[in-house]
Amino acid sequence: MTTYTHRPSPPEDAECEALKEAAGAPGSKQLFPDKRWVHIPGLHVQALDYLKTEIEHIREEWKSDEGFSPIEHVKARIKEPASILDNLSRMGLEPTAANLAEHVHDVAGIRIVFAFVTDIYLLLERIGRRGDLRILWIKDYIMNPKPNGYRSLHLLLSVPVESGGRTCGVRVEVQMRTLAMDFWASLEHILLYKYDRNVPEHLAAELMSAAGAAGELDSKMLGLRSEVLSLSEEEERAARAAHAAAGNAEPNLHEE
Ligand code: 0O2
Repeated sequence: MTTYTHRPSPPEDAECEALKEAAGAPGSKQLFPDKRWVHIPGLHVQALDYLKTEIEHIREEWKSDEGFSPIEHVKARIKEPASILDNLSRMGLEPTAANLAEHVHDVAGIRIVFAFVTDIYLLLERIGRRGDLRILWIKDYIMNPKPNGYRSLHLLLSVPVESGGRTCGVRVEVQMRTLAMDFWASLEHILLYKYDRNVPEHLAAELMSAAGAAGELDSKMLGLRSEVLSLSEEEERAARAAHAAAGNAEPNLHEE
């Protein structure tokens, strides 16, 4: 079952207006007249930049607190027009800028990939403690995988962006998953497109079984997490001892 913390708040005017301008020609009702953005939505790009920088800070902080950063990589994107039109059509909605602004929540998206599943929830906790980022909803497909086997934690965040002398909240969908979940989702995404969302039954069964294997891999890897952490502590102690023996000041232990 999907867990919702809040209903999404309606898009603030600034975000809504920016989306309408970026997706349609002035005075025209047509969405994406040339099958692409009229111009890339600037507020969403700013929101992604802000979030990427904040995640980088958290990553650095984590590295200095724990000795290792559990974040493997971060990828940000503005949603492709074709994907937006596909989403609206699947929701049975007219392709209008108003529907885009109201019903498509992942125009700005960021994916954070981790080595270990526990760290996804630790980052969620860190995000929840911040005053600048507001969590609008959480969909936990890790605790409650989708019927096809898809696992990931989805968050909808309201990210502060300066626009016209005031701060407005811009929605960004954050997907957090492990390397194993990411591998599975990438392959499944390719198959979905290849078969126009009607994956043949035998392949769907294979995917379910692969999702189970990815889940088992994540559980096995969790056992190694404590080893990685204790190794970092040991390395740190050894580095301090070596440095002290050499008569030097505090070593910089956290450089890449
Ligand atoms: P792209 O190219 O990433 O833009 P909902 O199911 O509607 O209640 P959800 O799952 O949060 O809520 O929303 P949605 O719109 O279905 O999915 C948002 C994004 O999550 C998708 O974007 C995918 O990136 C990812 N996703 C969700 N479900 C699946 C899945 O079953 N398999 C895979 N591989 N990815 C999924 P888009 O629109 O697909 O494309």
